[in-house]
Parts: sequence; C-alpha cells; structure tokens
Amino acid sequence: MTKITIIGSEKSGKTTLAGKLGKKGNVTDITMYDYAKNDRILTTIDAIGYPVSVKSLVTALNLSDVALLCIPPTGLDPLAAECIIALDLMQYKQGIVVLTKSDASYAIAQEELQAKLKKITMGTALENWEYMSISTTSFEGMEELKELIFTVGDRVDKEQRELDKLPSRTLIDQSFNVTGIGCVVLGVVTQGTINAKDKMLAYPAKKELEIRSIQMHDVDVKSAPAGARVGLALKGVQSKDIERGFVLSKEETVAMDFTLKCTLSPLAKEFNVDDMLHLYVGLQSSPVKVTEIIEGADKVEKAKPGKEYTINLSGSKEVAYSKNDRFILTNLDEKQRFIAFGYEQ
Ligand SMILES: Nc1nc2c(ncn2[C@@H]2O[C@H](COP(=O)(O)OP(=O)(O)OP(=O)(O)O)[C@@H](O)[C@H]2O)c(=O)[nH]1
Ligand SMILES: [Mg+2]
Repeated sequence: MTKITIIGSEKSGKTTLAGKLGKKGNVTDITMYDYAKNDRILTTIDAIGYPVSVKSLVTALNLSDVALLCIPPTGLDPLAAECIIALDLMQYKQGIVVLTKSDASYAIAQEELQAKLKKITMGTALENWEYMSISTTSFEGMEELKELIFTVGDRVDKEQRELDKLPSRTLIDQSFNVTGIGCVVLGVVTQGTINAKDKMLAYPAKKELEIRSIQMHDVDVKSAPAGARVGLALKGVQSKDIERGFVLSKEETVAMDFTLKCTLSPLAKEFNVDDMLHLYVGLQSSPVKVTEIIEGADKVEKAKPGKEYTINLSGSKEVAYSKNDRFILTNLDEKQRFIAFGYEQ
C-alpha cells in the first residue's frame, strides 16, 4: 500500500498528474485519488489547500510516505522552494523529483534543469531522490513514473515492517457518522498493528473507545499493519468527539506548552521572543507564543537561521504527541513560512 503526495511549483501539472494516478475521491483541503489493481494499492494526495494553508501541505505529507515534487520546464518557483524547505525540515527521505510538461521542453533543457535541482537540494533530505521526466499530454514517462512510485513504495513497505511491533498509533484525518454503524474514522496507522476489538483512547481528548471493525480499501480486515490507510468503525465514541488530527493510541503525552530543542533552517528568517508561531505535529497544529529562547546556557532575544536553540512555547490548545515525534514550526507572516524542526525535551 503506497501513499504519495504531489506538491511543487504553481501550475506545474500537479492536479492533472494526480488525476492520472487514481480515481478522485474525498475532497477537503486535500484531495484523495485512489487506485487499486491486483495487489497494487495507491493513494495519491493533492494538497489543494496549499499554498494558502501550510496545514494542507503538512497534513498531506504526514498522511503519505512518498512525495512527488513537480517542477515544470520554467523551473523552481517560490512555492517549490518552500516545499523543499518543508521536506527538509520534515526529513522526508522518500521522494521523486518529477520534471513535468516534458512535451514543452527539450531533452538538453531537462538535463540542465535536473543538474540545477540536484545542486540546490544537495545536503537536504531530497539529496538522494530520483528524477523522472514526464508529460501528462504526450504520456512520455508516465508508465516509468508509475513503476518508480511502486518501487519506492515497496522500499517504504519493507521499512515499515520494522514498525509493526511498536505500540499502535493511528492518525485520524476524517471522522463522520454512518447510519446504522455509528462513528467511522479514516486515517493512517503510523506504527504498530491495530486489530478489531482493540481498546485505546482518542487523544488529545482522551476518549476511551474500541475498534469495532477495520477496512482497508473498502475490504474488511481483522488487523492492519503500520503504513495502512484504514477506515475504522468505533465503539464508545461519537463522530463529534473526534477531529482531524486526533491520535488513536494507548498512550500519548498531551500538552499546550512545549520546550523544544530546535534547529532553524538556514533558509528561514530569524524570530524573536514574544513572536507568534505555528507548531505542527502529526496532523495537529496550534498557535504558540515564543516565551524564551535559550542558546547553550544563555537566554537570548533572537533565534537565527541555521542555529540550534532550546525554545519555550506557550499555546492555548491541547496537542497529543509521543517521544521522538518531530515538531515543525512555521511563521505564517513570512513569505517563506517554514522555519524550524524540534523535539520535545
Ligand atoms: N503541455 C502540458 N501541459 C500540461 C501538462 N500537465 C498539465 N498541463 C497544463 O498545465 C496547466 C496547469 O495544470 P494543473 O494540473 O492544474 O497544475 P497544478 O500544478 O495543479 O496547478 P495549481 O494547483 O494551480 O498550482 C493546465 O492548463 C494543464 O492543462 C503537461 O504534461 N504538458
Ligand atoms: Mg492543482
């Protein structure tokens, strides 16, 4: 089961490509496209709420394992540049740079563009990504791209088997009521294995629940492993108790204030004590105020690009997380909004 997100330059052909990779399904601030043939299952996400909403981009990336960064013959624009910074802060190791609209370019120009992009992404999480030239008009490269997506997807699948034994965590992206069934949620098992009849809680609200039944791509299953996109019927909760971003798990930490060991992107703008930032973890986000910036043992007023700090943040919304979850910080007032990643101390 492979889950991909298509992002990149404006008007680079992202939505057209998503439409060629699956059948259009649910639309919120992300659009899902589904494809299933034999044992090949692909979920493609188009982060249509982005660039207006950073949350759409982060949500899409956290619901998938592989990113496709689309760059048209005109090259990298500020949006694709912001995507690269986001992918790097998230340490998104699995992805493909897709050189789109190859019908409107020449082989030599495509090679030059690829060389340029390789240089720009050197030392980032995108360093080892593969490249593919495609056109959704002439279909050049489309079959090869699909093959490559499944090759990368298989690699991810293998890596995820190491996560099956961990305590289960499921990120919820939709919750609704189905007549005769009750609360149904859609989401992704990010680690562990879930089974019908498992009891757990919905965080951060700490609502107790039981998994009544599990579906994977509309097929009933008894259990679902790490990496699976699932639909769950839940017992003990109502759909209004569960929102996008909730985590189904036996144990999470819930907090409003955070002390993060943060690293700023070298390409971010500095920020100051008292600035308002946005914090993201999993599919959750919260506005937070910077209350303290500590460099080494000293309190400072500013956090500067490329450097490491301990940062105290104060929020007003409960957020659920586990040790080792990577937090992302953004400043929505800046042109390039992604600034830092961090881990709770
Ligand atoms: N020549 C050519 N045009 C393409 C190709 N793919 C898409 N287009 C055209 O490019 C334009 C933008 O395509 P979209 O799929 O909407 O691109 P997008 O990246 O989703 O655009 P935004 O979401 O608005 O940023 C449309 O007019 C498409 O018909 C292609 O492979 N070749
Ligand atoms: Mg689009």
